[in-house]
Amino acid sequence: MIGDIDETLEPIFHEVVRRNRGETEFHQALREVMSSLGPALARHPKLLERKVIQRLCEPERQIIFRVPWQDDQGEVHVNRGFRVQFNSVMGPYKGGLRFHPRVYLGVIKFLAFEQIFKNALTGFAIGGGKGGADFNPKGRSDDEIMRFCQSFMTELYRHLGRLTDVPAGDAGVGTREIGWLFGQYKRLTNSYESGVITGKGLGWGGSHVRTEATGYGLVYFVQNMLEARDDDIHGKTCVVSGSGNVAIYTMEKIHALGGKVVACSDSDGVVHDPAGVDVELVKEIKEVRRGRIEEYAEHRTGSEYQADGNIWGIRCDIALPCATENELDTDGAQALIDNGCTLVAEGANMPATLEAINALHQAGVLFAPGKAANAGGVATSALEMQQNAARDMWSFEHTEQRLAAIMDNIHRCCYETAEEYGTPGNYMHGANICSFLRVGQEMVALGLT
Ligand code: NDP
Ligand code: 2IT
Repeated sequence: MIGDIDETLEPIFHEVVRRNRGETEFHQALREVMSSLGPALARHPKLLERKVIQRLCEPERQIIFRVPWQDDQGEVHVNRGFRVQFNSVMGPYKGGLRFHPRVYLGVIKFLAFEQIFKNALTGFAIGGGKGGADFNPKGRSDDEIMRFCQSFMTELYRHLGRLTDVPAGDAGVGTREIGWLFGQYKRLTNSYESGVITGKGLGWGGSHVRTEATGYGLVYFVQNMLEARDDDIHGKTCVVSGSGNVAIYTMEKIHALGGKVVACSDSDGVVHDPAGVDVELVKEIKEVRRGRIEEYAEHRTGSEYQADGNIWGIRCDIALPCATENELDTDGAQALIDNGCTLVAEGANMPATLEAINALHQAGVLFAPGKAANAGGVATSALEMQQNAARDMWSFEHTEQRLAAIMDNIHRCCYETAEEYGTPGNYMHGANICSFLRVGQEMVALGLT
């Protein structure tokens, strides 16, 4: 069963849980990876001997810091900042920053842990890290968010470097925040070190396609899954949860390939638009006005908004969770199965619970894990780092072609590894084994660190 851990690994898992109490999201991510690794370790016993798993589960460094800032009324606030530098065997730590009130060490650790394997799948020389703060940007003015970013970077900058640790955005952190973070970094270091952060604006060292990359990459991955079965997206009905960066560009690419997205959401509710979601309207509401998805139904006849609605209850062929962790549980999975959904691919990080993944597998629904399916974002960050190092800027078309080729390679690696290890069609096993072997073998090659 998905989530069951081989008996050689069971004591290691329990020891990691014991040493990291209360970090439930981290435990979940760990269980998901470990449950795939039994067959890989049987073929590569040296990785067990060299205690690669135990070393992989312990971050190289964890930084926790105070972030004081003042609101527009002059009142002082104190938040907590994090950067978990999990593993640098493949290259400098790389991974986003999340600003959200639910952030705590367990969330940042699960994200950083996932990032190690995701980054290895991209084929680029980037290690795994993640950071963020328990700051809630909702309802805050631009000035307040800028002051927060400046205070956050005033501590973080000393831990960064283009060859050391390269952050980017994640939930709650987009190009606007990256600008304020980079501006403060530049001021503190007196150096225009573009390669120290990715997701920058096009006028100041950013890459074409980075904004679109996670969503576009997800749809390329889905297209690959379908092509491997002589099928394609054209004519398929999809639901996409969330309405942030990943969700918006997922919807845009599905429409470009002839599919139809009939629903999206935010943390307050769900919009159902049977005629097909108007992505430009979602962009206007969420990117320009920074409003709520509820406003969509006011502007679009034939659509319906449901506060606290259940997006997984809407009939679809393909479901793409693109909002947040554990948003798709067993009930959601069962509703999708009952309605004839045949493919689920994770745009968000760990949006499906292990129980939901299990239910999908048992029902024969194709499932793609986030570390493979949403790797297009960080892969395009690596392309941004390449352009920064060469002081170059590629065209949109060229960058998008590179992204598509990277997603093809990731798909092939997951697909072929799943077959090689006796679980054909199981992309979760394929992704975990393929990335673990890359990272594990480097850890042995670089000695005991
Ligand atoms: P954004 O902050 O741009 O958007 C997040 C969206 O999800 C918002 O619409 C938010 O709504 C919604 N949301 C949050 N919680 C819920 C919920 N419980 N139910 C329904 N909707 C919810 O973040 P991103 O799009 O960048 O990130 C989304 C996910 O994708 C995260 O898991 C992130 O880690 C992952 N990811 C992001 C990458 C990137 O490059 N940005 C790369 C790879 C993965 P609201 O406005 O109400 O909060
Ligand atoms: O989860 C992720 O892969 C990201 N938030 C993107 C990280 C990056 O460095 O571009």
